[in-house]
Amino acid sequence: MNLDRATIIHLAAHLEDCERDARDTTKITNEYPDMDWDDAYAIQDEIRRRKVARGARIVGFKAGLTSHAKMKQMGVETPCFGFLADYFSVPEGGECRVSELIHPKVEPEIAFVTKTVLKGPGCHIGTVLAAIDFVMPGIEVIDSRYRDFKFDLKSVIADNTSAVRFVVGGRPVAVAEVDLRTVGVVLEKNGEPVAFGAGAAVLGHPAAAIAMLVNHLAARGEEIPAGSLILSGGITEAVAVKAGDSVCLRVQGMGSVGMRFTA
Ligand code: OOG
Ligand code: MG
Repeated sequence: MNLDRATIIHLAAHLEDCERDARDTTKITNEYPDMDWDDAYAIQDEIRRRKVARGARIVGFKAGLTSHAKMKQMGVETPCFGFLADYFSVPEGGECRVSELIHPKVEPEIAFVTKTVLKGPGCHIGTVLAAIDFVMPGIEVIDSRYRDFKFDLKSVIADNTSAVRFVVGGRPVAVAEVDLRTVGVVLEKNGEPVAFGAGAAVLGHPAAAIAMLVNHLAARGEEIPAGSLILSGGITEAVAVKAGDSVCLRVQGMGSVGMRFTA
């Protein structure tokens, strides 16, 4: 760690204030170029601690930058991990208010729900599949607190990997019922298909992203409790949305899920 505790707390408060006030900022590594990976996750942990202290519940975790499309779009080469708070959840078919956000984008994802605890080290696809209750379509809304979504990996980790809202739903399916590598996804915006892909875009198999997340958490002394929601990462590039848009994600054999964006 290169940053002291006071700086970690200051940066966490700064990023969380940007989320609350829906205003952007420059990436924090501009000012703190010596920030390392532990500092970045320590800032994210402090944001999580602040939310929990205010009464938020942590409902799950997310992996991000797990597909080449996303890595290329954002100019990074390694996945990153974040947490999901209760108030991020938008009901199926519900509305997401863009006035609460800075510059939202949507991503088609496969969402996993755990039936048993998932812990590493040594977690692999098999461990993940054995611990999963069901999978379902999920749309993640990301909203980087950094101006124009311009960041490096450390800055985006500190910013809880741009997490802000999500919707899950459709038809929950047991993992044995579906080949998560070949499962097809279609993201529609205002009735037009705008992004397409297959599960294998995420590290060859979306469960591989969950295994990486679990091993990452294990290295930090954490595990994923039963009944958690996990977003495995955008399968395609993220698509910008504005007030008036509606989005729908169709996943082969898993129905569809959608949400509307209002002012
Ligand atoms: C970082 C978050 C990426 C995903 O699914 O790849 C992410 C970003 O692109 O702002 O959630
Ligand atoms: Mg995502």
